Amino acid sequence: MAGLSLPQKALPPKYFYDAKGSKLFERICRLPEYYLTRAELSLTREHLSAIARFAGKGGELLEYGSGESLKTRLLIRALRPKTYLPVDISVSALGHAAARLAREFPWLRIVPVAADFSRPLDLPAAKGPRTAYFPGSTIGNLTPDEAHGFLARARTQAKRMLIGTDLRKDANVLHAAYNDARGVTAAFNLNLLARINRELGADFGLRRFAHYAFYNAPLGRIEMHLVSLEKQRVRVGAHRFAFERGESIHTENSYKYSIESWRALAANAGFNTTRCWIDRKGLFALHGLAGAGG
Ligand code: AVJ
Repeated sequence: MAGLSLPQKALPPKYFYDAKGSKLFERICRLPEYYLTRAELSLTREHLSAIARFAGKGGELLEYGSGESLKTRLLIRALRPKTYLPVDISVSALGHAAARLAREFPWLRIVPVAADFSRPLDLPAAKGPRTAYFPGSTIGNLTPDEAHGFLARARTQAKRMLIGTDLRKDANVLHAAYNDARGVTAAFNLNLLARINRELGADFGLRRFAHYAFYNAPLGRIEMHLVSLEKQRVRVGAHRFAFERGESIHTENSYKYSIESWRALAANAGFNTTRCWIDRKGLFALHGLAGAGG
């Protein structure tokens, strides 16, 4: 209600991930235009032993926004952690991933945490050195200010972190990744309205809104919006919201960092970026962060 009452209507992207939205996101990761997942998988495969040496073997692996834990399998094989703590806001995605990993890695202790990592987390006490894993450029959903706050908090939860960030690149490549030909990203964006209809008793007409995504170059971010195709009023529970034709709800930011801009952010939050691995096409980066002096 607060977001829909702003002059620029906005909804936080974490609400994309109900069971349906998590499934749609998994389909996005396999789209030909969505290079992020493949680039991160390939750089992780290529540099796996160096990454494992940095992260430390046999400790605890904490993952923020674990989803289907696709890339994590590589790390689990290489690090052989005693404990894996996946944190995700989607209870269904978390349950499926934990069940699958339990079959695949019977020796691994799995402690799923259903929680919103954008808020302070209550985690079980660490029984060994803990490394945090935050892949997928999920941190790109946060503004640089929010990312700073997140990193500062994460420093108290793990000594070392592996963070995946999408790199700045040709705007056409970025545009295609968020405007795929099959319309899966559009369905993912519009599912937010379907979810509000289902869970909050709203009457958003899904054909009265359109997916819109563009690269905001000065701010270095993709913005996703849902644009009202006509002047209309929408009911959400007991509330009413008016839309002009062409007015949008801002549903997501996806920040792209250059290596330098990322380093500056991490350093401000008290981390030295000690390592950085990039895929062969120069699309995506995985950063190994350690606390200053640590
Ligand atoms: C999961 C936040 C990394 O920003 O690329 C994919 C979500 N949005 N297509 C991203 C997303 C539209 C994704 N993250």
